[in-house]
Amino acid sequence: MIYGTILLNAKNKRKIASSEYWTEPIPRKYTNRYLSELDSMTENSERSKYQPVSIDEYKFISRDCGGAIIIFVSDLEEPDEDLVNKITRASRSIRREMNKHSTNQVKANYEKLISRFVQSRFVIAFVGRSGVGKTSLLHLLMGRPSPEEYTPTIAVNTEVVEDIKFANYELVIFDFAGHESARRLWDFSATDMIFFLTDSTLKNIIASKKILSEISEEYPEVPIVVFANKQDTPNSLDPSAISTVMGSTAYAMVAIDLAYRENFLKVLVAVLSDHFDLDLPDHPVEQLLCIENES
Ligand SMILES: Nc1nc2c(ncn2[C@@H]2O[C@H](COP(=O)(O)OP(=O)(O)OP(=O)(O)O)[C@@H](O)[C@H]2O)c(=O)[nH]1
Ligand SMILES: [Mg+2]
Repeated sequence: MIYGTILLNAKNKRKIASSEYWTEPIPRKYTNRYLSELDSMTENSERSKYQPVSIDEYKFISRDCGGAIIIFVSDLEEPDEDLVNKITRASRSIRREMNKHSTNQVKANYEKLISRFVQSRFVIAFVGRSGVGKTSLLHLLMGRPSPEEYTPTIAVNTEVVEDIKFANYELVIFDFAGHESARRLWDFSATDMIFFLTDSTLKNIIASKKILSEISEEYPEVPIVVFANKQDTPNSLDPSAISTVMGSTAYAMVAIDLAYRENFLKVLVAVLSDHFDLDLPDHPVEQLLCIENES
């Protein structure tokens, strides 16, 4: 993931603007170390200065853009190719802006300007048997009350969760139809993570377990998070028993109850942080998910 970007004056190396996508600021001492490394690379060959450089747990890459230097700082996992693509496009745009406008204008619009080059999408698929509560969970995530009537999803319902961003990722939800006849449409090759739902009845859990095994066999590289939904219904099994049967931690959920939203968002942050190997900072979940414009 990308932690942040910095725009510096090329001559005096003073900061013009910056953008941050994670709660921990990038230590200036690392940026300084990168800048001196950049100087020595430039002396060796003009070409090598375009290579990413790892310093401690950060990866730095930069481009010149009309009197300024733009730097992207990511974790070590971020693929070089993606970084190169993003910074190349960003530097072209910043160069154009620097030619057209004053530095102060660029500074004022920087965050907005840069965000479209930094942002990536993170696709989460909601999967499980029909009627277990996938579409209801999508409503819960969006902070909307669930419809009273059950309308089975047809094929797949794709939603970009615009108001919720995790670091530089925009969340995209694929809410699949669970009906048996629709399962041939279950394709998780473009999915970053699966949220697998079951309701909390023994019958459903056993049937779900089989489906879960098939998915993990077919997509071993896609992480799966299990939710035990409908915990409010009579005779529902408790999550620890469900976890034992499913062979994976099952998070308790009541998708039709907005009071569970905070809990769901916490699980979301925890699994994403774990996925990106981030230490979970002690900040409110609204801040970690950059939730804005909530009514
Ligand atoms: N009591 C209770 N009912 C729920 C819960 N979650 C969902 N439901 C109800 O279960 C029914 C099915 O919910 P959906 O969210 O549409 O189920 P789905 O998994 O999307 O189903 P398909 O689209 O057919 O695959 C609806 O009537 C919901 O109101 C819950 O946590 N508790
Ligand atoms: Mg549905």
